[in-house]
Amino acid sequence: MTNLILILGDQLTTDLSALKAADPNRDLVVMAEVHSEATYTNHHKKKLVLVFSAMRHFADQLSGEGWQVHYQRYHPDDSATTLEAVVARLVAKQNFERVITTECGEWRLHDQVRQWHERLGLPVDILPDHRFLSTKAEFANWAEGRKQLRMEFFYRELRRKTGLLMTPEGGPEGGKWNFDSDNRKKWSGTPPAPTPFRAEPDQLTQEVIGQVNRWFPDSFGTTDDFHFAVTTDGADAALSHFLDSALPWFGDFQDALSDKEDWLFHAVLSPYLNMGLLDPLTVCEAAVQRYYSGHAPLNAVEGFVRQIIGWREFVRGLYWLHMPGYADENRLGNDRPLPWFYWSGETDMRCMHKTIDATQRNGYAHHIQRLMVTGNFALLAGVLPREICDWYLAVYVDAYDWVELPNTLGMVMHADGGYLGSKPYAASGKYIHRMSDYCSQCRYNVNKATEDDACPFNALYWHFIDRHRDDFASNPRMGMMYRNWDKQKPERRQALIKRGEWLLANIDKL
Ligand code: FAD
Ligand code: DLZ
Ligand code: SF4
Repeated sequence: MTNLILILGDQLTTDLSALKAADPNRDLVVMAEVHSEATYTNHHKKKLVLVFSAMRHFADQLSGEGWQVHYQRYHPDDSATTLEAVVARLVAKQNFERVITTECGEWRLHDQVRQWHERLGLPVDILPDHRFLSTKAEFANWAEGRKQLRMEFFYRELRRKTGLLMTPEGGPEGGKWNFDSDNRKKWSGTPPAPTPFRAEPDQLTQEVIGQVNRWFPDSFGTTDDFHFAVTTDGADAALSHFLDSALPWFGDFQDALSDKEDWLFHAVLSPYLNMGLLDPLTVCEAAVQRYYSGHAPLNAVEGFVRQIIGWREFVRGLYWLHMPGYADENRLGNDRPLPWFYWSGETDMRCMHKTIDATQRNGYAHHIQRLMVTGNFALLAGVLPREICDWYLAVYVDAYDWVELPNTLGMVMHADGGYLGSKPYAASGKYIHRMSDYCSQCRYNVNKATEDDACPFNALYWHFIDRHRDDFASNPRMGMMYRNWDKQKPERRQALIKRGEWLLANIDKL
C-alpha cells in the first residue's frame, strides 16, 4: 500500500531519510505551503520567498526524477491552513499505509507531529535527520555527567570523528585546535570585500515574489533585490563563490564590522545549510581542500570549519537537550520590552541603525552584528529573552528555532546561565569602535560616557555590570571588570548609573 512521505520546507534534499525510506513507484510525496508555517513568526519577506521558491523547485526536481508529488501552493483562501490539515485531507481521500517523515528541526512542530498518529488514525514514522554530523543521542551522551558544556571540547570530538584538519598522526593540523586569536582584525577596506553572490530570480521565483508581496504585505523586510539561490545547483554556486572570493580572508576579518559593507568576508551559506540545499560535511571538506591546495590559510579554514562542525552542531545539541523548558529561561530576570527601533531601524545609534537596516533589506546580518551590536544592546538593556528571541526568529532568512534560540537566549542574553560562554558577551562602545568604522558616522560620541551625547553602550555597560554584581562578581573572567568598576570614584559611578537609568527610561528615543 502507498505511504505518504511528508517533506518540510527546510528538508530539501534527496538524501533525506524520509525519501530514502520511500519507493518512487509506490509512495506519494507531499509538500505544502501553509498559513501556519508562514505565520508562526513575522518571517522576513525574503525568507518567505526563499522557502516557497526552493520548495517549488525541489518538488519540480522530484517530479522530474519520477516521484509522484502532491504539492500545495499557498493561497489565503485555502481551508487546509496547517500541515496536519493537508495530510488529514489526503488521508480522508486515499488509503495510506503510513505517514513517513523526517524529524522536524523545531520543537514547536515536532511536538505536533508526534501526536499525529493518534489524531490521523494511522502510523506516523518519524525518522532521524542525518543532515548533522552528530546525533541528538551522541550529544546527550557527551553532555552527560559534565559539569560544564563547552563548545571547544565537543568541537574537538567532531574533528576527530570527521578527520577534518587532522594529521595522519591524529593531531590537529598546525599543532593547535583553534586559531581564534589570529581572527580579530579590524577591516579598513583592504583587501576590498568581495562582490556578494547573486542568483538572478527565474520565472518561478518572480512569481513567488509577487505572491509574497500580495499576501504578506505586513511581514518584516522587503522582497526587493532578492538574489538568494533556491536550488541545490544555485547553493553549490554560492559555495564556490565563497571559497574563491572570501574564504582566504574569512579568518582575519571574522570579527570585523563595517559601515559600508553588509557581507564582508562571510560565507552567507546558513540559509542553504539550514534548508538542506547544502550538506555541512561537504561544505567543510571543500574548505579544507582549499587549505591543502594552498589557496586559503589555516586560520581561515579552521575558523570556518569550527563555525559549522563546532558551533552549529553544539547549539543544535543544546537545543534538543533542553527543550521545551529552554525557551522560557530568563536567569538574569530581564523585564524590558523590545524597543520599537528593532523593527523600524529608526535610531541615531549608527551601529544599530546600520545593522537593522541591513537586516530589513537583506534578511541577513553577519554574526558579529547579531552578537555584538543588536545582541549586545539587548543584553545591556535587559530586554525580555522571549521578545528578543522572537525578533531574531523573524528577521533572518536563515532563522530556525533550533539554531536561533540557543544563539539568542544562550550566547547573547546569557539567559540560560552560560552554556554558550563562560561569561556574557557584554561590551561597551569601545569594542564596537575598535572593530568598526561606525562611530565616526554616529551622532553619539564613543569617547564619552555620562554626557547627553555620550555613546549609550558605555553607561549601559556599567549599569549592566553594577546591577548584575550578584550574578557575575564571583566569575573569574569578570573579576577584573568589577575591580575596574569599584576603583572608579563614587561620583563617576553615580554619574554612570544616572546616565544608564536615563537611557533605560528613554530607550525609544535613542
Ligand atoms: P559565516 O560567518 O560565514 O559562518 C559559516 C557558517 O557557520 C554559517 O553559515 C553557519 O552555518 C555556521 N555558524 C556560524 N556561527 C554559528 C553559530 N553561532 N551558530 C550556528 N551556526 C553558526 N545562525 C543560523 O543559521 N540561524 C539563526 O537563526 C541564527 N541566529 C542567530 C542569532 C544570534 C543572536 C546570533 C548571535 C547568531 C545567530 N546565528 C544563526 C549564527 C550566525 O550568526 C549565523 O549562522 C551566520 O551569521 C550566518 O551567516 P554566514 O553563513 O555568512 O556565516
Ligand atoms: C519556514 C517555513 C515556511 C515559511 N513555510 C513553510 C511551509 O509553508 N511549509 C513547510 O513545510 N515548511 C515551511 N517552513 C519551514 C518549516 O517551518 C520548518 O520545517 C519547521 O520550522 C521545522 O524546522
Ligand atoms: Fe554605536 Fe556608540 Fe559607536 Fe554610536 S558611538 S556607533 S552608538 S558604539
